[in-house]
Amino acid sequence: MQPVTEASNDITQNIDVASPKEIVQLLCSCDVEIFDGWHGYPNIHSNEIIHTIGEIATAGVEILKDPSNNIIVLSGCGTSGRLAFILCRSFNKLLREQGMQECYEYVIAGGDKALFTSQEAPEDDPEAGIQALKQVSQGKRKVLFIGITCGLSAPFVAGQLDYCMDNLDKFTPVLLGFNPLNLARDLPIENWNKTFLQVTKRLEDLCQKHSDKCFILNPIVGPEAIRGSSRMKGGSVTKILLETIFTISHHIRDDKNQSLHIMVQSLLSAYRHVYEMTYSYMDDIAVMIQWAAESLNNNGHVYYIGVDSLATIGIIDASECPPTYSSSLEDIRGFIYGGYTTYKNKEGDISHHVSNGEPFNISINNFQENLIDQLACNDTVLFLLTYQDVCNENDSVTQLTKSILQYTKHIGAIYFTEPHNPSGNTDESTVLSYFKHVAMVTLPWHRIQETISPVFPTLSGTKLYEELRHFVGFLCEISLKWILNAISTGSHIMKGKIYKNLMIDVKVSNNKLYHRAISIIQKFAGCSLEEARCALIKSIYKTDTLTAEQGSAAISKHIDMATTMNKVVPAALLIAVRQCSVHEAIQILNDVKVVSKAILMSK
Ligand code: S6P
Repeated sequence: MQPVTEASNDITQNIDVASPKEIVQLLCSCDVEIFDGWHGYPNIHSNEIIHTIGEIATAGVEILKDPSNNIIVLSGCGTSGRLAFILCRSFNKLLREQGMQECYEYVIAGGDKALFTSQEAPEDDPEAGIQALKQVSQGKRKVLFIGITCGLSAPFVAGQLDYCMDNLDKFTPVLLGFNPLNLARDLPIENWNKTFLQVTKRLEDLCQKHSDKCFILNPIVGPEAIRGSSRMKGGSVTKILLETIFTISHHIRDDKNQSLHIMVQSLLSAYRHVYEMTYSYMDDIAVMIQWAAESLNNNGHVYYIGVDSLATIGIIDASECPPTYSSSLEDIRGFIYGGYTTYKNKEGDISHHVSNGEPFNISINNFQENLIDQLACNDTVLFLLTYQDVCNENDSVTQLTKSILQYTKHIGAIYFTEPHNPSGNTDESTVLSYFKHVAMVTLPWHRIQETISPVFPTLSGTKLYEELRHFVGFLCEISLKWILNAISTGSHIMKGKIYKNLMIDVKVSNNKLYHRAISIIQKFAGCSLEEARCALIKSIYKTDTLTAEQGSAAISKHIDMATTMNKVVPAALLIAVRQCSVHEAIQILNDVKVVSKAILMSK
């Protein structure tokens, strides 16, 4: 059986021919599975999952008692690592505000470069994972380690979990992912002696022996809207669960009498209110998908501009488009006021240390100095702002908006009003009047307050709001994540990148993607696994007759070759469907630019 995270979602089978508004409706129906679950598997509201969330939060409390000697490490690859970064950034800020030492550390496969561009190869390296964990935990007494891998598949995380299990006196390992445990990846990992499934089984056994020393958290949220695109539901549920866990850890530090079960339920319900509220802005989101699609279809660009944490969500959404849609690094980009100083990644400003610096130039100054003069009417610019941001950056946002308007009319804002007091003020309406379209998003604070107030019986009104300001920030971020995921997904669908609900032109840049590519070819060509594998390898080596060496080379060799190549999978698919030569397949793809059309014509 296929892992749930790699399966095709029945809901989105026709998303490739949907209108912008229908795309948002389909994404909404798909995202509700985060809360309602899928096919009767345990979901985020199941008792055992709520219990485990409470246990991990309690383990967090132990770490927070001595933040100078203990740390919480969040680690993952790709989107999972980027979310690890955002979460650490937020909780360290909370610690600073509470006058405590920062003790959250993120690890992302491939280092900070992977925050902005895809670095898929390090995902396959368990030893690199172990080394990164050793480095970050050196000299620490206790470590709560959260290994995030939506597909229960990343070797980088497998290595780290295994290392934690060898050192249980220091490490409390947690595996976070969204497949049933028996569907953890059971394929050999090159240069290692275990599969992910074996690591999972070892952890499962240890959890039974030491129920307070190791944890597995794996609610099932159903397949992704675009097959395998775990940046979407996988990323959202990662954010929801870890924010819930550590918000609770911070709040029960002093009050042990709290009912963990009620706390977890209440915070999770708040996210559901925000999910419902977000998709009620369907018409606004559809307008922005339409703009972004027009830009991408006319060789234009989409730029997200934001302040602080909303900008980080924008930069992350942009960084995921090249690996997901094989789009160019310039197509969708994100910028942040204050650049790296505000971004607060570990390695600081890395824009000068990398060969193609463009995606690493994230500062708004860079946008103003290098891009603004090149803007054209086919570009879309979206500002990502909260009420607070507009108060703090009023003048510069106004100036920038006026300058952009000289070049393009596609200038919009996703604006989060002050939920506690959403009536607005003059500054706000002046700034917003420059945008051609504003999605005025108001969190349902009253509903949220009703849901969470039993957890904080001594607080109400403004006091409750102030106490939970960081949590309100998380709610704005998840709402924005849903909106931007819809815009970037929807615009690429309208560019013809998707066939049914599948990204055919997937880059073969790591082991997971290699196997996904073979499964795509097998499914659409209706051929055997071996025929699909041969077609892929022929496409990678651009040959109709494979040598013995090519046919039997290690998967990592194929990946090395394929990583820098374009349209490897579409060509392989045509080879398998038409039984044609590599040359002919490439010729067809050159003639018919949109991959899905080329495939349809061949069927
Ligand atoms: C998925 C994204 C990828 C994944 C990465 C880690 O949309 O493009 O970068 O996040 O492959 O996956 P996982 O299953 O280990 O969280």
